[in-house]
Amino acid sequence: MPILQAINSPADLKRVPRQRLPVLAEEIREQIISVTATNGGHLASNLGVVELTLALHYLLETPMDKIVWDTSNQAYTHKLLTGRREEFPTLRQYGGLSGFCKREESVFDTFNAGHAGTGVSAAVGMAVARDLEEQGHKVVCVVGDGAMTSGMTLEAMEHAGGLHKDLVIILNDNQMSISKNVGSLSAYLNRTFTGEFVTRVRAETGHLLRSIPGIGGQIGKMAHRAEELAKGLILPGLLFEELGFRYVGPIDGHNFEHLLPTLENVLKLKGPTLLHVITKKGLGYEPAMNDPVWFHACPAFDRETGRPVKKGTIPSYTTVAVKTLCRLAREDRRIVAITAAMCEGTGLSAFEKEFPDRFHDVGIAEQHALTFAAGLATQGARPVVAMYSTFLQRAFDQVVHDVATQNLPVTICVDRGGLVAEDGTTHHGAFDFAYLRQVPNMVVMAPKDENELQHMIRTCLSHNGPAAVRYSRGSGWGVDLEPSPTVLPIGRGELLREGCDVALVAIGITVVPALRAAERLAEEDISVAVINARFVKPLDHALIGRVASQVKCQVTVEEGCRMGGFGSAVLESLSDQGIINLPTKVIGLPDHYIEQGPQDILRVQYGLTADGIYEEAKALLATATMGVEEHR
Ligand SMILES: Cc1ncc(C[n+]2csc(CCOP(=O)(O)OP(=O)(O)O)c2C)c(N)n1
Repeated sequence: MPILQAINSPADLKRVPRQRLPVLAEEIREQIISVTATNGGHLASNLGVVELTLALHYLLETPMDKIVWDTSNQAYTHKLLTGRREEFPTLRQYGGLSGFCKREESVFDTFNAGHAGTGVSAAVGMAVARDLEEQGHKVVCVVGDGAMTSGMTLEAMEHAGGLHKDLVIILNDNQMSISKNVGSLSAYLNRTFTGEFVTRVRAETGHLLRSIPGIGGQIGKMAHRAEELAKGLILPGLLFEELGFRYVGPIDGHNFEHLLPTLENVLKLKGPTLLHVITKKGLGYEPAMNDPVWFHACPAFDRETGRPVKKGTIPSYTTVAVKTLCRLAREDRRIVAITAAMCEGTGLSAFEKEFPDRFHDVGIAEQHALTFAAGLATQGARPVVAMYSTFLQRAFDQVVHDVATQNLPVTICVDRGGLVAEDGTTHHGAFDFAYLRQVPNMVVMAPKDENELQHMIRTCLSHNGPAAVRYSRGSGWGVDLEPSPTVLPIGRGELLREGCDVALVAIGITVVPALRAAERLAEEDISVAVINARFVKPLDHALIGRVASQVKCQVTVEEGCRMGGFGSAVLESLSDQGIINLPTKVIGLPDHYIEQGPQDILRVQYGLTADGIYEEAKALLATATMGVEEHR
């Protein structure tokens, strides 16, 4: 019987003899590969931490001892070992296990995550709370070399180093963020194990001096110091030690002979310790080892070939956005593109290929990305930051304080706006309309289809101030793309249908379903006006006001949070115009975190489909006309 079959908790794991752990690791790899082949997921990162996770649960007393997984995209082995083995095939599915850590899911999940760089902060908080309560458990945080470059991690390291709490940070160094890790810290880490010089100093000096009888111990210490000095030139130890951490490593993160004794010792140490572990993304599955970037977060794939099962033919919004950007950049040398560690996801890899000198991957540093863009803009450049909506949340203050306050011409391509599917709660782009529209000087737009997206990219770049264009994850509607992108008038919507019963006022991805709903309503002799608002800010007050004064009720539709979003903007506008008694239904995302699931299922659930809009409009019209009749 497979060993994994008998493991329902870390207590079961502890009964496995040490020499059997490599076999168990292979069984776990098999399970992870087969489930991600069907469901998609963060395959490469997870295959890289199988041994490390086994070693941690083997030695720690979880859940009393706390393991914090930074980002938590690498927690599949942890899930398999902590009572979720049977549910594991539901990973990332609607109603199934989350692809990330969730406290609601298990007591072994100590902190919810999905965004990178939060782990060390959370772990420091847990260590401080432990000491306040005079408890003695261990706190361990596993953080990737990509997340180590994020501002939050560095802030937390600095704090932790000064606090001197017992805390172990495990730097899981696979030299990769999603793509190749970038920046000087990453280069610094990289030199650790490629530094032949250090290896030589270690081996030769230490061995030679320690072998001299009588003085070996003393001189051994001196040799160690000399080695430390040499390390200072090229090893990361010094950097972490200066931050207040004891540095241990680097060690091979796939070798239990190294992992178990080192971890055993490290867990006994007092004060903040950083254990540097070297791992390989995708280990055990050749296609993932060969292409860890694609397998970082892959859709369902064929196990034999490693190729995706489904391949769409309609271009995604992302592809259209970047194609347009490249096209405009050929004519305008001022355009500079910026990503925060999402080169592939945002499609900017195509831009990098064509304009390597005008492309910047700043690492997992969203805040820096925005202020860097602001700096560029002060000098006449036309920076474009392409960022997922959910990650832009982290740079809200930079939008407010650095970009918008100076009215700088920074374009923000807000990718993955709205529902993003399997990544779930932490990744839905639910809040962007609401948080961007409140910022003075911001222009915020969302296209009804991919053709309009190309016009909007051009519109942003020709606007002399900050502008955001927000688009969805996935393919467009398959509409024809006009030969060249044009500049749209800022703050002007588009009236797609005239009508006098109901107005459907929609934005972005909801415009097409609103049109389809209108067609169905029209078949029932209901006269429907449809507005494609195009701009969340500035709103087309005149168009919205005029249509509102001609209908009996209106429905606003957005794939974003209702609170403070597009529908709120419409209501504020009508109130300002003195139109205060028009029955209105605001369709959008409710005031709770949205679960994971395919976009089509979630859209049905939240009434964002043609059917959903049709039902709401019909019901609202019925009550609105009933109200009028009663009033008469
Ligand atoms: C704030 C934030 N920005 C971007 C991302 C997207 N993202 C998910 S994992 C990842 C790379 C993480 O690299 P690393 O920390 O080295 O972990 P690995 O997956 O390589 O183990 C990135 C950029 C994110 N989750 N959070």
